[in-house]
Amino acid sequence: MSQKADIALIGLAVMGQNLILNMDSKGYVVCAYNRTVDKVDQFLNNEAKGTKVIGAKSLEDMVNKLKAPRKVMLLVKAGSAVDDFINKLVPLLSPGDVIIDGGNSEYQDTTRRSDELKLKKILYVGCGVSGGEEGARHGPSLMPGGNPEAWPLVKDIFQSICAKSNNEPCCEWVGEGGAGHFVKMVHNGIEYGDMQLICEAYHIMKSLGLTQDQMAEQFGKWNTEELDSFLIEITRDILKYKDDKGFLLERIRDTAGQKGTGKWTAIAALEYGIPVTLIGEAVFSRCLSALQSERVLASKQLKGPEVKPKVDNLATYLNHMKHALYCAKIVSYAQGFMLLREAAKENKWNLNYGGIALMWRGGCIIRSVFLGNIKEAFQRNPTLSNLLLDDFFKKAIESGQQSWRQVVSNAFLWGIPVPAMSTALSFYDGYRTEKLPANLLQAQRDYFGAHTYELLGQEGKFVHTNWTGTGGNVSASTYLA
Ligand code: 2AM
Repeated sequence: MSQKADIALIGLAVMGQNLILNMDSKGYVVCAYNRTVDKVDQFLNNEAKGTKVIGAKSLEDMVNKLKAPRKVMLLVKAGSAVDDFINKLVPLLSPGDVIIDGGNSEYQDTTRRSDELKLKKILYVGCGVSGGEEGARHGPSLMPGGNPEAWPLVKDIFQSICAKSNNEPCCEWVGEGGAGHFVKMVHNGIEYGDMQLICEAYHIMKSLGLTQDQMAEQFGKWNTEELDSFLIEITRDILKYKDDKGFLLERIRDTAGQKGTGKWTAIAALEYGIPVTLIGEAVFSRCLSALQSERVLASKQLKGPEVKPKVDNLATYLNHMKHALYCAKIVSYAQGFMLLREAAKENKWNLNYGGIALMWRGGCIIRSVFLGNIKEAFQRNPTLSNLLLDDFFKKAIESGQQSWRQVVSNAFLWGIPVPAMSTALSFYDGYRTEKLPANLLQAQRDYFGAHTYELLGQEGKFVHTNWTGTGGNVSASTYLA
């Protein structure tokens, strides 16, 4: 009898192919399948030549080539393609078999699929996969969630193919239903935020007249300190890159696209009522960048400050900028973890926050030394309510905040947009403010809409006032509670 495969993988685009080759290199026999079946042979005769990978000509053929309990991983376009494959697979599978979706699916879809398949006794896993092509091939960050009964069946494969950080796998069980895809979505949102912060630093540096070589040198230096991360490293390389026409970066159009996961994070933040302001600004910044022709027109008509960006001591200022980036980044991650906490509460996920930081520590786009610090913060205190309250991060902001304030206020005075750096600072100041002006807001709402308000020391009692009164009389308050 011919050899049976340990796992099947459907979807032979770049991510799928690289994950198959990764699994193969770890000793697993993988059966490859694709909607356009020709691609199976193409793959076997090219990228997978000389490996143990086997191919399938149909879903039936694929299912027959699998060891029980069968494991089928989908790496197809998120949306209806996933549902289509699930519907075709279910009649071919047996109770206890596992379907894994490794695409960028919306977490509510994953929750729905997991619930539906549970009724059919198929174990469903929605797994966030991050790290791009390179990660998929040599070690991605994997964030699996769904039916917990599936975890012991896929754990060995996942933890052997994933990235490692200090020998620890960047893959742990996240939680039920769509928890894995939710965590992946927040990861992508945080990625948007990190990228936007770096772009703002680049914008300020450029406005100060630094050359690309000087900027590259600066990012290179930061990459050896607390900002040490993949995104800082690639920024250094991008700034250095030259072709025969000169620096390539200068010739790239200043409009950014997006696939949607940052937007989903911002939408989730609004839905859960958590102020994830930095990711929101990062998404809006991409939207503003996309309005390029409008901006070009406006740039000819709308005046900003006359003053030219200038600093007395460049080295000192670049150090201020490092602190500004670092402090804003702390706020961004604190906001991301606030969103995770709220979603966990609502969805009854038992999230392991230190474990999530570890999953993001290696393999994925936001990998950084910083995530090791976050992991340690949750290790020190697993019930930590907010990252900003951890001693390590408290101290980092204490020592960096004057620099951060300096950079944000300079940017405002110079007319350089810093939406992410500045919203983080506003959040920080709001979060640490005992008494916000929302008392006035309550009064305004009551004035125009009789929405009632609560009095200090009498929480839960709602009061309405006739603020204008009639005939000059001051109205009495009415207790509605
Ligand atoms: P294809 O090669 O047949 O186009 C990334 O696009 C992967 O998702 C590819 O393997 C692609 O298959 C698959 N895919 C995209 N849309 C699909 C659909 N509606 N049904 C099945 N597979 C799909």
